[in-house]
Amino acid sequence: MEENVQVEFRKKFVDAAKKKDSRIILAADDVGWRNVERVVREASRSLLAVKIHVEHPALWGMTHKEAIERLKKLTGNAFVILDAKLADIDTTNAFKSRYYFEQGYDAIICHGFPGEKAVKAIVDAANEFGRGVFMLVAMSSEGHLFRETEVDQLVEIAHSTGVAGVIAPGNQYELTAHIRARAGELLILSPGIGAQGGEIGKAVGAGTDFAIIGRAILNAESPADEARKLCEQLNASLALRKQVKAKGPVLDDKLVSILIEKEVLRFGDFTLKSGRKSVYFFNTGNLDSGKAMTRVGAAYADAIVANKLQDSFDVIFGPAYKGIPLAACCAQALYRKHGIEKRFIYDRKEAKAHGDEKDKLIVGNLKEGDRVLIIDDVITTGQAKLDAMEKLKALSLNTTVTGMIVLFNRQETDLEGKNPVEEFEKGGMKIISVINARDLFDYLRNKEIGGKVAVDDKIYALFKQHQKEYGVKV
Ligand code: O7M
Repeated sequence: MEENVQVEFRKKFVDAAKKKDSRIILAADDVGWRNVERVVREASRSLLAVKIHVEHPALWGMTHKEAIERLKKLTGNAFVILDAKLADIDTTNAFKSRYYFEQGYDAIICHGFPGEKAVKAIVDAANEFGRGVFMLVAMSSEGHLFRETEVDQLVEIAHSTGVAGVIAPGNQYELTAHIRARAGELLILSPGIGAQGGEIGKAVGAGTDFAIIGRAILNAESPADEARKLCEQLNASLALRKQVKAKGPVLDDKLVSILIEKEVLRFGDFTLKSGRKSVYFFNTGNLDSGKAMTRVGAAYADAIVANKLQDSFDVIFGPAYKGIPLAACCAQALYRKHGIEKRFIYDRKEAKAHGDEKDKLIVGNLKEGDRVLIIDDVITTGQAKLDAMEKLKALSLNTTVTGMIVLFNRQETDLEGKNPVEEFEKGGMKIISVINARDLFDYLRNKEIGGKVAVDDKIYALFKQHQKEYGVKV
């Protein structure tokens, strides 16, 4: 039951937002209570929550309990969130958060950088009191030090400690979109809108679910009008996001741009490895620069983490030739971005004449009993993956292939008309594709990238025709 407290808090927060039709959290950052009281009273209809800092009650000449009581009275029982930005070791975080929850705060905001144990101490206290925890994963301030690598680790901590939500900037859309792609069910609360330059529409497009707004409302001529306007804008942007989401998947636009720019995706008359004809070809051999491979390595690594696959394998196997650089880049990105260290291996197409049996066929440190993740560029019929599995089996090292990851799934049947992904999954393997053919073509249809449209209606129709003939049922 206790573990569900944060999930329940999240639900309570979302339900209250629906009921009040507001996702605005006022940052009541005024040292004078008189102004705060006036603004909160006037804007109360549009406020889901009020966020204050630890110093505010004292500045207003009150105790924490009095401040909470007054804010709740003025707002008709809105949430009162303490922006404690707790960032200490577990024992200190535990006593501080217990003290604040005893005062009556509905939720506390903490930092994630002290690590999982420190955050868990706050979540444990919150669970005891039936309250919420929001954790910062990036900041809106200029010159902050939250890079994607750190942010990824912080989001992991948010997941593993089970906080209700995270704080991510509403004025740095790329970073927040990066966080949204990894946040799953976690709510995203964003400061930085208004006074710090963030725009609601763009923030929501990136992934913001709730806006933390201070000066734009506090200093407005009419706080009530300003709060109402911001609240309406936020609701409209969220509705639009829902519509867009219903229309199709969100692909990593930078990755797709590279695929187009590098002509990884090409159109014409091609014959695939299986002998099947195709109107298009996906060739990762064209990913021939550091920038391209960095982005692709990151895409594989992120997909592994997003699908929680990291604990299911010991070594990444990139079958020759195309799988070799992919395995190296993926292992590197897993370590650099997510702090996950995995070995990688690859095979030789022509066996070496000397060395023991393993060295003749495999480069790298494949160990007895290893759980293997096969990495490859594309899956069509799955035959190349079966060949790779055979090669491993022939070494008699008692290894198991637990999963496969590909950059691109052509979403086609195998030569017996079956879905190869389903066939592998029947064998207990997990198959992940970073991009599915149908999603990519839907995304690219009539979209201009780098000054030209790669998939116009004619190419799209050819793709659809190809899918009709060879596509799997979804
Ligand atoms: O809208 P503003 O800029 O007047 O106020 C923003 C509030 O959000 C203010 O209370 C800040 O302390 C807080 N904040 C940020 O501005 N940037 C951050 O990255 C994080 C926070 C925050 O709320 O952290 C919980």
